[in-house]
Amino acid sequence: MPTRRTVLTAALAAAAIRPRLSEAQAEPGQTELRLERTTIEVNGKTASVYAIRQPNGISGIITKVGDRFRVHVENGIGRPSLVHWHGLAPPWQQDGVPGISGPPIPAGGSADYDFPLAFGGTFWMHSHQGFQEQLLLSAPLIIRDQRDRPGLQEIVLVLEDFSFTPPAGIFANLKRGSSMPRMRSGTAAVAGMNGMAPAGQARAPDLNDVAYDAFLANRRTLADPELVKVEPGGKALLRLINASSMSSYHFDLGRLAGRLIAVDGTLVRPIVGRQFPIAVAQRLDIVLTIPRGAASYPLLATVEGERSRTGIVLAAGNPPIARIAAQAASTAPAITMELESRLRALDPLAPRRPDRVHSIDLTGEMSKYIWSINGVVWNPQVPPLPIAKGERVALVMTNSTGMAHPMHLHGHRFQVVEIGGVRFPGAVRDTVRVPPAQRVVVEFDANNPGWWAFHCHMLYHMAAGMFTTLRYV
Ligand SMILES: [Cu+2]
Repeated sequence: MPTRRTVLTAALAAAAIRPRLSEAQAEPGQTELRLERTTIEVNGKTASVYAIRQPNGISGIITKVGDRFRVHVENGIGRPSLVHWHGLAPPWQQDGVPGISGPPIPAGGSADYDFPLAFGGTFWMHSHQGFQEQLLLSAPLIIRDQRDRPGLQEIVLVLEDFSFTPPAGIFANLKRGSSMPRMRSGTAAVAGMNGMAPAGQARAPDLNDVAYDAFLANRRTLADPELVKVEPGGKALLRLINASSMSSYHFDLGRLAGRLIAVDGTLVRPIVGRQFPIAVAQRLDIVLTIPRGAASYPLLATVEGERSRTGIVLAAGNPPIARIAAQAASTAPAITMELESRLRALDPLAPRRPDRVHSIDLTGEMSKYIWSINGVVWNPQVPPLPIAKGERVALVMTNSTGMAHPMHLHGHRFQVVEIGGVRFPGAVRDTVRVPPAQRVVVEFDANNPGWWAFHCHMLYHMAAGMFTTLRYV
C-alpha cells in the first residue's frame, strides 16, 4: 500500500516541466527572455554582470492582468540557471527554485512557462541559482491593471547593491568572520550610528554585513544617474523595486509629495509621505504629483545604517541638473516597523481563525555566519512544514538573532496581522521584514498546492541556511 509520502511525491511529480537541453525558438504569443552576460560601468570601471532581456533589449516583462504568462527563457550565461517570478502565484513547478520547483535550465538550454495572471502589480524576476542574483541576474516584472490610468506616466526604479568582489568570495569572507575591506561592526558609519567613536570599537547593531562598492539605481550610480523626463503639473506612478541582495533603504522623494498605494504589488489604503523604507525584495508603488514649472527632483535611496545612496533624477521642463553626492550628509538610521504597522490592506483576507499555526524561530550565529530556521540549517533532508489545502495558516515568526530578516513566501500572498503583540489588518504582501528580537505574524490561505520555498531574502543568509519549505497537495 502506498504511503502518504509516496502518494504526495507522485502527485507533485505528475505535472513537472522539464527544461530542454538545447535552445528552441519562442513560439508565436510567447515572450522571449534571454539570460545574458553584459557589462556596466561602476565607479569608472567596467563590470561583467548578468541581465534578463527580451530580444528588443527591454529588461524583464511588462504585461497586463488577465493575460497568460507565456514566456520562453533561453539560458545564455554559460552555466545552469533558473529564474523565480517573485510575488506571482504560478503552478509550483514553474516557480523557478532549483531543487524544489525542478532542475535548473542547463547552459544553452531553454524552458517554457504558461500560467494565468490573476492579479496585477509590481513584481520582479531573479535567478534563484547560487549567487547569480548578486551578479544582477534580475529584472522588473510589471503586471498592469486598473491602477495604471491612461496617461499616467510609469517610472520603474530598480535598486541593486554591487561589489567587485565575486559573490563566492563575499560569502567565504562572511564565513571566515571578517576580512572584507570594510567589514562591519567597526565601520565609521556604523560606529557613528551608535553615537560612538572611534571606528573599530563600537559593537554595532548588525545592520549590514557586506560592504558594497556601489549601490545602483537602474544599474547606474549617482555619478551618472538616469534622467527621467516628467510633465510639469502631471502625475506619475513610480514602481520601486528593491532587487538588492542584502541592502535595505530609506527612500526619499525630496520635495515631491507621494502617495503610497501598493506594497509588493498589492493595494493598501493610500499613505501620503515623502520618505518610505524598503527592505530587500520588497516593492512600493508611489503616485507622484509633479508641481508646475521647470525643476529637477532627485529620488534618492540611502542604505540603512550608512551614508551611501543611489537614485535617479526626474526632470520637469528643462531644469539645470545639479550633481548629487553619493554620500548623504548623515548616516541613515535603522529601518523600523513604523510604516509596516500603519499599512492596511485594501482587500484583506476574509476574517477566519487559523486552522494551523507554525512557529518560525529565526535563528543563527553571526560569529560563524550560520543562519537557520527553528535551529535547523537548510538541507534537502529537512522535512517540509506540513499544511493542508484549504487551511488558513499562521506563521508566527520570532527573530532571536541580531539582524533583521526579510522573510519571503513563494506562491502565496500573506497578510501581516500582528507586530510586537499588536493585532491589526495589515498589508497583503509577499515579503515582510522581521526586526531583531521582534515577533511578526502573517496569515495566508493554502490555495496553491505544491512544494514552496519560504526563506530569508538576504542572499547570503539564505545561502547559509535560513531557508525551509512547505508542501501540500
Ligand atoms: Cu536574513
